[in-house]
Amino acid sequence: MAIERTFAMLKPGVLQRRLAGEILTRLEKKGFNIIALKQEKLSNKLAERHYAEHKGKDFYEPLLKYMTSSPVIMMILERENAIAALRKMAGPTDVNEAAPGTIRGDYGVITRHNLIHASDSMESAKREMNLFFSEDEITPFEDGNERWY
Ligand code: FUP
Repeated sequence: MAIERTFAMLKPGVLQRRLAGEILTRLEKKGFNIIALKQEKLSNKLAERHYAEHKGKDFYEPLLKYMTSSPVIMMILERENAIAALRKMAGPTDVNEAAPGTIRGDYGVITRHNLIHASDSMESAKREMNLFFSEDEITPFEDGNERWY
């Protein structure tokens, strides 16, 4: 399988609930290289662009309000099969459907606050990486662990 990059965002509730370290640890342990990372309070404009596909849906406005309410952590993760692997670790959107062992399944209580965003395709990964990061914020690295996974 190919080495891929994907975009992930730890939503406002993660820092508020002191879960950032725990979730980052899970990602690192599953072999994702964190090649870009930053913390930011999202502007309304950026949140709107990120969730443009949901404009007009009943959950859109409350979602924007939540996503801009407090800082998020954004990152680019690199790994073999990164996009599908991260979606699987995140679990389904609906926290009541998310199985224990997934991030949303282990920590999620209500769907709007489902802790993590993970790109759902190569196309959205590229779009989201470009939306939130510039090329000079990305620092790829190799730690030699690939041969032990
Ligand atoms: P996902 O790709 O799993 O992040 O899911 P979506 O793009 O469908 O939804 C984006 C976010 O909108 C979810 F993470 C939470 C929120 N949402 C709701 O609040 N209610 C819904 O019924 C669906 C999504």
